[in-house]
Amino acid sequence: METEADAFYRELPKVELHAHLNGSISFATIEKLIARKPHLNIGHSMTAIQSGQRRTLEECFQVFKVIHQLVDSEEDILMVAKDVIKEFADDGVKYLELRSTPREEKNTGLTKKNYVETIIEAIHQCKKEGVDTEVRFLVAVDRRNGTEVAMETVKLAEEFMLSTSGLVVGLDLSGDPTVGHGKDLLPALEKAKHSGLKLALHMSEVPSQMEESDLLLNIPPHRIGHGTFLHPEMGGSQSLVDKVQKNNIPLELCLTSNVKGQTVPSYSQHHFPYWYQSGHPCVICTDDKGVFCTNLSLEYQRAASTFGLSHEAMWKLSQQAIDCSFAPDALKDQLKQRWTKLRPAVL
Ligand code: 6MZ
Repeated sequence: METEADAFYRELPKVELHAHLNGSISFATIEKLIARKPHLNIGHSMTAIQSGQRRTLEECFQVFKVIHQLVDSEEDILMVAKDVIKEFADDGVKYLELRSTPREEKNTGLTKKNYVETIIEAIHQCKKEGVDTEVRFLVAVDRRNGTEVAMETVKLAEEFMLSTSGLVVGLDLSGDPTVGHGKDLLPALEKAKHSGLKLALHMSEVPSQMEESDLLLNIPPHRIGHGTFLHPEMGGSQSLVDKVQKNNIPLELCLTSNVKGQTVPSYSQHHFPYWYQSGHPCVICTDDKGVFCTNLSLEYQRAASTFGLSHEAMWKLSQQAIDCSFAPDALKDQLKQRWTKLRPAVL
């Protein structure tokens, strides 16, 4: 971590709704993974984008490939998931929705089912150890893998939704936005929604995804990841904005990720205020706290300082994020009570 957020943002109770497991691995955990696999000759500069550095989105996706080499067994996944959950908890995150793409690895015999089971096990272990955050899981579909894999992944997510008594709450669509097309994934996404999984879909992360976004918005999903190029000022259209607003679909916004991945030229040009100022539900998230060297407190602080928002406004944002989560109503009520108790004295 390069800098630390002010105490106010660290202590603010927060909800994290957009965190990819393998993008969220901290420096300390990467060190442990490198020590387990020295023969891979992976250095830390290959797994993280430091302060002041930028990468193209394409280069970011190369970084994930490197990290995937380091995380290829049940043992690795258990360690990584537990460390990531604890780090979010240490950063004041009281409710966390983690997402990850199930992978099979021939070398270690890892199956996609083991992959998800291991993450569920990590969530259980953290709970037993008293880690102070509620964790839910979204199974991720990597768009590059096409129709069949998407359908298999949805079936896996459905099984786990039923067998984990609600720990698996939804489905994510992610991966390199320049690869594949949403129309091929539509049947799988619709099936997932029909079976009760909530949908959090990456949408318009790069320009030229307008037609796809229009298609995906017709489902409609329960949340949108990024949505950078949805609105007219970014080359999107009013009709896309209307669909998002009509269905009141919250946006998961990840400032540092977008700036470091160069889909947004600078913090001040981020699309956060476009939506926020119209009162649309916006949730500040990290995306990949390890790769982009950030944490949720820093993201809140960055949004406040860039757009001149008060502590009170940031408090409201963190509180409103509860309603954008995929938690069941009873848990949302519990979280709201916690927020009331944890309201910072300075407000
Ligand atoms: C789209 C992203 C992403 O699933 O192995 N991922 N997809 N846009 C982004 N913006 C930067 N950041 C991460 O975590 C890594 C995977 O999450 C997705 C990609 O599919 C990446 O391979 P898991 O835990």
